Amino acid sequence: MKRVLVTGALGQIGSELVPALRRHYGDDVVVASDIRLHRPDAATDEGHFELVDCTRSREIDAVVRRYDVGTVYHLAAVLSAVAEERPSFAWDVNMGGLYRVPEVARQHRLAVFFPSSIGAFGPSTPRDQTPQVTIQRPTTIYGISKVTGELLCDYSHRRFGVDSRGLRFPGLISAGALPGGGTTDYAVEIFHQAIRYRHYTCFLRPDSCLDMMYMPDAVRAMIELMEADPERLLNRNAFNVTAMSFTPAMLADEIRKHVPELRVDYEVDPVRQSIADSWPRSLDDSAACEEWGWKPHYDLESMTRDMIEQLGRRLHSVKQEGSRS
Ligand code: NAD
Ligand code: AKB
Repeated sequence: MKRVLVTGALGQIGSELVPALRRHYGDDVVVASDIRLHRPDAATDEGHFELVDCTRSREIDAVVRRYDVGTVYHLAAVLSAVAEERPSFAWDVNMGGLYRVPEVARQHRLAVFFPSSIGAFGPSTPRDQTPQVTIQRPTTIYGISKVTGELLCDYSHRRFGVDSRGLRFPGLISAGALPGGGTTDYAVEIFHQAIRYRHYTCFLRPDSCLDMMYMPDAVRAMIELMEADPERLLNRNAFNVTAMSFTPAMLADEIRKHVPELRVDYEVDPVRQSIADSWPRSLDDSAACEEWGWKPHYDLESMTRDMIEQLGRRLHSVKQEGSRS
């Protein structure tokens, strides 16, 4: 089997996608890569790892040749909140990678996975049950890069036959690596703070409703989409996928079923709040359901229970190791 390359593999998604791909296809098949050095504690420790800057065609090309790569999951990007702080940097990374990865894919006939986002929508998009095909006029530099990515991947498919496929992810919640500077990060941070300190200060208003998904569903969606029968795909870049919608207040109430003492304060960050106010509250994922059988497994209740269990176990083992040393 040809190998699978993951760019941006040390981030929130890559830290869970790489081990899942290795379980699915075998350790030797997966090549993790990032612009920064491998963390010694990372789950991506087992197997191949390469330093690759996704904005440099030569570096991507060299790894593709060295490992006989057949598929790229192109995750490397700067997320929404950091991108608003550093628009020029975000443009260089997000757009630089987005042009070069499909171009290398064209030369080597690779399949490409591209993660778009609810950030590809804007204030003029219908916010509830956002349709698969609708107005996309995002007001953030992150969103502009995501819409461009969707269009470039569709272009490379139509013009050159590149097998490019993508998902519009909602905010992703995970117990592994911390999120990398997005607007939906509060939904991960609150779990860590609830377990450690029983207190969280949230940067979004308590009534900010956003579309969300638990990472095990997101990882499964990526692999299922890339394995789907191409004949059935009418859409490609990118499919709406969804699992749940909630506000910070609803999430806090759900966590209190496990951590009753949790106290949440609100100190609203105007930049991240205005981004959240321009994003969908819920997505219509019927095209994904019909074309490749998408179905989420986790809702707010089961995701919260699993997050508390996972993080509780981790904290317990860190404490045990601390007391041994
Ligand atoms: P992250 O910020 O956690 O990780 C991004 C990784 O990219 C980091 O490890 C970083 O070191 C790496 N990187 C940055 N610049 C690079 C470069 N020039 N070359 C190679 N690597 C570079 O992001 P994530 O949450 O894992 O997201 C991955 C992708 O999924 C992004 O495209 C993001 O827009 C998209 N996405 C994420 C979410 C979410 O909630 N996490 C939701 C929707 C879409
Ligand atoms: C962000 O908040 O930037 C990401 C996303 C939804 O794209 N989590």
